[in-house]
Amino acid sequence: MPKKQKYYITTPIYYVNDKPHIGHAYTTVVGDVLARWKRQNGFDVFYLTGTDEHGSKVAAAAQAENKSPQKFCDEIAEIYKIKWQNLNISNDYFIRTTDKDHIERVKQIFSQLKNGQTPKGNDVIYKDNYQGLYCTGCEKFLTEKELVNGQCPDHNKKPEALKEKNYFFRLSDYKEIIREKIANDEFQILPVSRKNEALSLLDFVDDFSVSRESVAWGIELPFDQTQKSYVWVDALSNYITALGYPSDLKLFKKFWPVDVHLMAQDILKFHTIYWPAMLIALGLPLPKSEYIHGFFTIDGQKMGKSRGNVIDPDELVSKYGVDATRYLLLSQFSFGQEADIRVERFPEKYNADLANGLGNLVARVTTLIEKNKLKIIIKQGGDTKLKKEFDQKMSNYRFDEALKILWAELRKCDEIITNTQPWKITDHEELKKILAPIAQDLLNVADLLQPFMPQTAEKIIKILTADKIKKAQALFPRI
Ligand code: ME8
Repeated sequence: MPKKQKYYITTPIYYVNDKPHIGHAYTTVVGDVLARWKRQNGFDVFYLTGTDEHGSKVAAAAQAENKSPQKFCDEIAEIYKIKWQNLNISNDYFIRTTDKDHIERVKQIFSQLKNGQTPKGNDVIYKDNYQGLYCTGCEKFLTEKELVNGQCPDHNKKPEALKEKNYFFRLSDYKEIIREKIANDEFQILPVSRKNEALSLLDFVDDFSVSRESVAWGIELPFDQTQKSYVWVDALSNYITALGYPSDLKLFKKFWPVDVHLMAQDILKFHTIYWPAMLIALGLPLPKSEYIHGFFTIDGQKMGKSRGNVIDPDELVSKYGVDATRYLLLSQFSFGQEADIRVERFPEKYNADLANGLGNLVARVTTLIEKNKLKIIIKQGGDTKLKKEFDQKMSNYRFDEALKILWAELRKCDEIITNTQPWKITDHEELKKILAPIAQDLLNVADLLQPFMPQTAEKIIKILTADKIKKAQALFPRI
């Protein structure tokens, strides 16, 4: 048997200072759709997600609830896991940065960096005084230029003035290599607008601090007890520690380099600059690609606790069901774009595409087949023209268009039914000639729909491939 091709895909690991909302759900569903699509096409997939649990932001959130950081993290990490189950996320592993293995591995990574040399022959990390403005919300140092009215524009808060001894990563020695690898797509950043953004950012980045003196909730550096790992070094490392690096290389050898890191634009700098620099310093290959999607707003507003417009993915799941939620999230706008999620449009879209669209068609076709006791034999799978068109959209991360292709097929079936009025036909052979190709089309659509709507697709496939096709229950009750 030929060896299966591998596919390693990740989401960001989410901060546990807050509960998951549909922003997090969105990236995680996209990752799941890709993971399922690759598995369906015979790839050996490793789909990773998890939680980012160290740093001052999380410690402050724990304190606000009067809980120890660990207890607080345990609770929120559990909530993440449950919400991802409710969305039918098929991750192969869930990493937490407070996992013992991860902590040990981050320490080993630090030791390697401490002992390493840059391509220009300097120490990779060095200790120095740091003075700067730190925004706990961002978990990063800001420059004066980035402030608006003296405040962090993302968190509307004045950053803290910090002065402490830190270890620094000598990013300056890596900038040219990174620039080259981004420019020639050896390290591919998608979409192209984000690649250009990363390239221009490279001009403005300096050596960055990889440790903090004043932070208590973090991983202690193995060679300096006064220092904790900067939360981002700890967090980025998850993509390799989850595979066992550096202590257990079996999975790592199989799956690294990652095929795609998914994220939104808020964390572009860390992933397109700091992360490749760390990897080069460790002597490891860079990610094959990163896909950086836009931030979306909710009904025109940035999502935030204070605005009271944070949407819990469970709210959508209980209203529309899992598969419909996945569909509504991915069909509304093109992946990658900054966009506005119009929640008030969900019911209309649900009714049009799912209740009256897919659900109604399946019900009509199976009712007619059952009523006339037609024996229809159709086959699942195969390289249809539809599959080729669909796969091409999927390879280009055009999820909304991939879905549109399937829905166009459904509309064609609907039209044939409207035009031929099979309910008026009594001759079974004639009926079969109309309904068999429609049933086959429906089966082809259901097959391709699996990554997006796994449960619905399975139901449709089961109904259509049964010995005797029976009328289907309503797949999507009208709202
Ligand atoms: O940044 N629109 O975690 P985080 C689209 N722990 N995507 C959104 C979104 C929105 N409005 N809001 C959140 C961190 N996201 C770090 C990551 S990785 C080594 C460490 C999604 O909890 C999107 O994927 O702030 C974004 O990049 C991520 O959540 C940020 O999650």
